[in-house]
Amino acid sequence: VSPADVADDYLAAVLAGDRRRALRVVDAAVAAGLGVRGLYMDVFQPALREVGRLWETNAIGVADEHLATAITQSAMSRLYDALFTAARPATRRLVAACADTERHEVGLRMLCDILEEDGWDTVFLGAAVPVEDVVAMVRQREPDAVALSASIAPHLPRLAATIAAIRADLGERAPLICVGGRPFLADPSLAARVGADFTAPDAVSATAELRRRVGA
Ligand code: B12
Repeated sequence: VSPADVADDYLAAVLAGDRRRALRVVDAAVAAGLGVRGLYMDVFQPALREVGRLWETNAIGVADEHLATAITQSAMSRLYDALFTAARPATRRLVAACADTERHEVGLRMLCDILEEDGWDTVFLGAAVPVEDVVAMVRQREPDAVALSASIAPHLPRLAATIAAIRADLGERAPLICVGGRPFLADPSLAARVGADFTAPDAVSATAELRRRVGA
């Protein structure tokens, strides 16, 4: 199965707003052997970015983008039977959140799912979590690492405030903190400036880097 062909078919289906067709494309790709990583990195991620480009240029409307995103979230959930029903001891834990006003959650969810496949126990909080609640969850779950996502530059000050709050609350016991999303793709040096330990450009490289830093 060629991921590029699947990507073309999937993009056409979500742009047509046809969920049944999109899910058929995904089911066929899974049956042909394409896994979570392949679907996420080579099919869903480029599709959402293309949807964003079309939206920015007014080729499609806000509702079309919302529909494409919702269909993609359904498609991701469809893979969860395989991902979350297999029993296995999780050795490393990660808490993931989009803090404060950040609403772009799909990229971070992809990171969590790929980490699950790598044997992590991930606590995915999703979009727009108040800063103090992120801190409380980190204190309660005592993860090895925290992953925070930001998709637009205006959210970076609050991201920095979230990291400062985690470090202030946990001191020496603060977990590894990684950040990612669009602003960091453009300028990885922003990671240090918001107080994070590192960034990575996509979910697969982030998984490799977390494994390297936290250990197996
Ligand atoms: C879907 C979407 C939305 C949805 C999000 C719904 C949801 N439930 O997530 C909604 C409608 C809410 C939305 C709102 C807005 N959006 Co929007 N959105 C998008 C869109 C189309 C797709 C986002 C996505 O899922 N991408 C796919 C994922 C897989 O890619 P990713 O996020 O980059 O994630 C990968 C890596 O960055 C990395 N990564 C991500 N997080 C992390 C974290 C860590 C720790 C690590 C290590 C790695 C990592 O790994 C991920 C997987 O490989 C993008 C287009 C685009 N290019 O992405 C625009 C886009 C990001 N949005 C944009 C804008 C402008 C907005 C709004 C400001 C619009 C408005 N005026 O209201 C608001 C802001 C909302 C807010 N307060 O956050 C612009 C930003 C432009 C810019 N200058 O930066 C974009 C680029 C669209 C565009 N081309 O204009 N949006």
